Amino acid sequence: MIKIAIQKSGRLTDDTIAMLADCGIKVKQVNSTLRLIVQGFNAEILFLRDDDIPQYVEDGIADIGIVGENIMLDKGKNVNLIKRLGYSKCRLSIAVPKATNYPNNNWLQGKKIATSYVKIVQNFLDTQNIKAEIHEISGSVEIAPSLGLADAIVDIVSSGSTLLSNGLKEVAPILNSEAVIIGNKNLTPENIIILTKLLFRINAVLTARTKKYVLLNAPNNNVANIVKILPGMKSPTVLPLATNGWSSIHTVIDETDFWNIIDQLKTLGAEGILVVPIEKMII
Ligand code: PRT
Ligand code: ZN
Repeated sequence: MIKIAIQKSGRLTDDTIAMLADCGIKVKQVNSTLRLIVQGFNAEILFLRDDDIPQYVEDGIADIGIVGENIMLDKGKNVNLIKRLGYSKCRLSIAVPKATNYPNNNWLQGKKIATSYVKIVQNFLDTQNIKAEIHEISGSVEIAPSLGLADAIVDIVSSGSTLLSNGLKEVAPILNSEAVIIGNKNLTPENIIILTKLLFRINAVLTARTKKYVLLNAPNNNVANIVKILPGMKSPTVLPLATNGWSSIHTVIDETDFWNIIDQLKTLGAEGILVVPIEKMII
């Protein structure tokens, strides 16, 4: 049985549980649940604080875990990065008071920086040959400059509204982060097989999320031109309609590609265009 550590309650929890559900792994979390045996898949879920997950995975208490890449890097534990999952995207950035003139990162020389991510910030300063003082703060980092505790902060930024409402501006991103699967370095052969199954399902789910199934009707004389501009997975399916002189074209494309070609499709006489979500995609 593979033990999977996920965040008990926080920004990663809902998306992680939703992704596992799409993979056929139903995780019914009630408030006090700390561990749960999954029905129908050979796994046990451990609910933990995200900060503790890398240590549990290194120690093999959990075989794999789902955390933000920022946490994985900051904890610096001896674990494998197995897969990037594409959700909980954010960046770790340097921010300073709005009125500060910040020409480049050298401005940080000799300054005080407040952060919860000491290891990442120290690595960053080392690579840039900057000597600065790091103040470790576990929460509400963004108020440190106004309290006179620091000249700059390094914190997670998503929309940027927290910085704005605290009179700060983002001056340099130092890391892009997303949810990742980390794994113990000595998985048993049995757990490697279970992990491979899980990754197969996750790939099917994640691939499907960026793709759409598109169906449209087109006059036969324009089918060849429409097929030419549809960036399909393979050749699109073309089927005759009951109405003479018309065909139905089916294909799978990236949602962004679809928006880029919609006007051309209409110019070529495409009608009755349907864009349908895909649940799983195995390629
Ligand atoms: O209780 P536990 O220790 O498990 O959770 P936590 O409170 O330490 O972490 P949590 O749940 O806040 O975040 C978990 C992970 O989500 C982080 O490690 C990141 O990988 C990811 N993530 C994605 C974020 C954000 N977006 C985010 N916006 N983590 C934190 N924030 C915070 C940030 O710290 C700042 O206070 O949101 C604020 C900035 O957001 P904007 O939108 O105002 O820029
Ligand atoms: Zn945490």
